[in-house]
Amino acid sequence: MNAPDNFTTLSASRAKRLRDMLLSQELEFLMEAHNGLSARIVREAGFKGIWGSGLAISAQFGVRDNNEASWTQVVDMLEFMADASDLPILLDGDTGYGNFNNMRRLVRKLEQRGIAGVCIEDKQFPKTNSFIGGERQPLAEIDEFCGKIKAGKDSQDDSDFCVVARVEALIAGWGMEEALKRAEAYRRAGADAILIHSKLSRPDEILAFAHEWAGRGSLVIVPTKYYSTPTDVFRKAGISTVIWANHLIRGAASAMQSVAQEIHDSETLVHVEDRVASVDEIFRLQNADEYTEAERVYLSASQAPRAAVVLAASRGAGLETLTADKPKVMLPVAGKPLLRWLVDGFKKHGVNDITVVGGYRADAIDTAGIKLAINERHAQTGELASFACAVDKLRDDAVISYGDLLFRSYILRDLLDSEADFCVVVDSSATQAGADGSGNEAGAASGARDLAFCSSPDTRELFGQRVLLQRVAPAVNPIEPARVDGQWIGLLSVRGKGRERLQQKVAELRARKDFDKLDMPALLNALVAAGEQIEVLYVHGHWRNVNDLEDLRRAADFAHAQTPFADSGTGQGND
Ligand code: SPV
Ligand code: MG
Repeated sequence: MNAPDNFTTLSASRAKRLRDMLLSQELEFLMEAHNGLSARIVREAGFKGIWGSGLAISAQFGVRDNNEASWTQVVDMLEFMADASDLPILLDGDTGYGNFNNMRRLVRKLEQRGIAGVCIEDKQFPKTNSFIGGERQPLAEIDEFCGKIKAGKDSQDDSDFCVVARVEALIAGWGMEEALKRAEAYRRAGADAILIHSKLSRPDEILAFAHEWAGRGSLVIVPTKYYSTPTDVFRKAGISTVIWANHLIRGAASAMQSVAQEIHDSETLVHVEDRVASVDEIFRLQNADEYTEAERVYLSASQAPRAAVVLAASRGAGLETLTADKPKVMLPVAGKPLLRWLVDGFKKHGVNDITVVGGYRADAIDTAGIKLAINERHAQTGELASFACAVDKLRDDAVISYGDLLFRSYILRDLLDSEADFCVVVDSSATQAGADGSGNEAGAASGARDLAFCSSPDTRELFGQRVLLQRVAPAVNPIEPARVDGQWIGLLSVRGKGRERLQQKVAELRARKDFDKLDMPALLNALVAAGEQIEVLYVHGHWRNVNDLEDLRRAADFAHAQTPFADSGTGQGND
């Protein structure tokens, strides 16, 4: 079972990893994130740590970087970020949101939420972003700020939690000497690193500061304004950590502006679709697959979401007279198309995600409540190629069905209840060549297809006995007719990991030269040959398929018998 965030848990705590970064001899980088999604993106890009930027977090809330968002709102957002990414997060904690006492509570709350450290700046609450009239902003008293650093350090539970002290003297125009004096005081007060900030477009004052500082402790910089400086310059100056402080919120803003404008102006999505992340990519970033996996573990089989794939590409070989303008599945049976009977049957059991694979006259398929996939090459290909058009999209447990089936409701219910990775419905009343258990007598016109050979016959006595499918054959071998255990009626369920292995098997078969000719039994046989256990659910009649006009007439009788107030006495033993 995956952890909810699907990441390997790194052995060192986040606080320890942040501390290691600050102390490392290598130049390290923290990347800005402002919500769960961006935190995940930072992690996937390969960064080792996150800067919880005050500017970016307030901007994504749509408010100013003036402590307009409350500190608890910031901490709530950090919790989403920590859940979405296992990276250490250094919070840009502004001024500590108040005095020493607010700082103490902040540190405790940050530790409780798995945040690795906090950076506080020596300004006064409420602050303004350093790039907005920085020189007009009052600085904190050195002693008061040192008390705040001490209060933070004394409040941390985990000795690795980091407090970074940010010196704003250069921003406020108080000069290099003041900056150095403050940095030294903050270091002595217990700060784990000093962030020295500058708003110049060249790195000169940062480099001068680093030179004078002479490695007394770790130095952190934010080169937003002096961005054109080659990173090696920072390396050579002995900087510990560079913060790329706001580039994801800015990247997101320009992408959103451009997409919104384009859609507004063009009144269509067609120009943006290929330029934006796919919906599937968003699902991936949300770790949607883990949810599906968890459903399989925690929901009962009957609650788990199910999809269905209905194979409906054929015209119907014995039904040409009726199918000039529609595929077989759209032939009316007792007042509604065959396909509707199936779809209604699925929906009745909560199977709502139904993909119908059409081919011949797919345009005539009633798409209400279903998704339509199209096998464009239906004229040259078989069932498996049609199934292949839908199989890759399956994300849930699924039932695969021939499109020309009618069955009593309990058959689907029992199939959905099966916990097996693979389960097929086999009609054990069809055991002779020429019989098809849909109630046709032996030797009836439609003939048998999909004869099933199983690990044991249906004794109808050993309730709960596990029977496995061994093979499905198109016709009985006259030499061993007695071995037929029934007929696969065209219903298969796949669950959990079975779905992935089914998708993989279809992909393998796709590479075969004769892929176009393969039918669904070929897939079942290939799964068995690969060692898969396909459980058998035996039934005794109670279903119909439609291959010719006679089947169609019988199907109508069968369907009538399934509707309320119908006369069920159709005289057909197995129905
Ligand atoms: C932030 O990212 O909010 C910072 C860095 O404080 S800066 O905006 O450069 O001041
Ligand atoms: Mg900030």
